[in-house]
Amino acid sequence: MTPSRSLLFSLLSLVPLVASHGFVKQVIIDGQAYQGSIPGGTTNPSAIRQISTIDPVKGASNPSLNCGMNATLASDVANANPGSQIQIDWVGSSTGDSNWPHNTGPIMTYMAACDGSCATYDSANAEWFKISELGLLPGNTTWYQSLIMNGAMANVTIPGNIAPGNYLLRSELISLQLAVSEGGAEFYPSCTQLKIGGSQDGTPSSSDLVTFPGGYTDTEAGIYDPNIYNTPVDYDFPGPPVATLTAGSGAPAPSASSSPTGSGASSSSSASGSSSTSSTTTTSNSGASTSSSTTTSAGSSTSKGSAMCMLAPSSSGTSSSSMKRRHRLSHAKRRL
Ligand SMILES: [Cu+2]
Repeated sequence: MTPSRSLLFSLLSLVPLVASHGFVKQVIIDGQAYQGSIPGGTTNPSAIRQISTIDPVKGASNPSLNCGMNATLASDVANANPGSQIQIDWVGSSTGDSNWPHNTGPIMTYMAACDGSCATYDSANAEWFKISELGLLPGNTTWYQSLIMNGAMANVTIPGNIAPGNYLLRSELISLQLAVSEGGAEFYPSCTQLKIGGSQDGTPSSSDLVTFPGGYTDTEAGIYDPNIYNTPVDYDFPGPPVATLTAGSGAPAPSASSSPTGSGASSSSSASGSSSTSSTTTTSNSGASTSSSTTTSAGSSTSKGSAMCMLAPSSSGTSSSSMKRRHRLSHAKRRL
């Protein structure tokens, strides 16, 4: 074999190592696209924190579980509002020219308040709350993640009653094709820096907050799952439940400014009292405020059909026009 041929072969042998993973190429907020940077490539002005490699984060205690592999601060911040529709474009290969390669495992979205602008915020100790989780399609044999593999984007709605401020949005795919072994799960987190406008007042309760790492363990159901291929799959999402945001969010406030006589009687107590269902906590707000709770309000594990909204009207792939129609319908309904 000539030297050049052996060089070619050794280069080719590297390809499979990088071909089967991926990253977030862009995030679309209410129709406006924000491009990311290629992992390990040139750093462009972006609202999406750049990662160093498309390889997965392995291990629940890995510091990169925070915002992806060796994620660095991004220079920009994207504007969004309560109820904003976000599409996260997960793609495959180191250049992003192919579809997301995996079809087994959940899609989850978290947010965390930044201390100051998210463009300068070290999120190592950020306190994350979950706003969405998508697992299995009705029938419990096929995952929503398979739709990403077929070219759809992951959709999520910013909670309709979220208080204004600086937030990170953490979109996470966990790929579980190797999760029959402990430590086999592949974590793919991606963080986008947001500034949320509006004048709502919803905040999560402290019991719904987790750090990353910290929010998961390597042995919990949903991350280590020897039965992941036994259909119908009975899947438990890792991490905290989807948070219900409530006005005032309770206790610690009084020291700041409340009058002694007013303690406890504020409207926040009635709001938090209704936290058993997410939709009822937002009744004082306009109609759009319930949209963020669609993935949790339905009840049974098979009725996550409202999550149909994750089907973006996207280009490639096999998502049928009828599903796209349902996607549009579900949004239309939720805007009423
Ligand atoms: Cu992969």
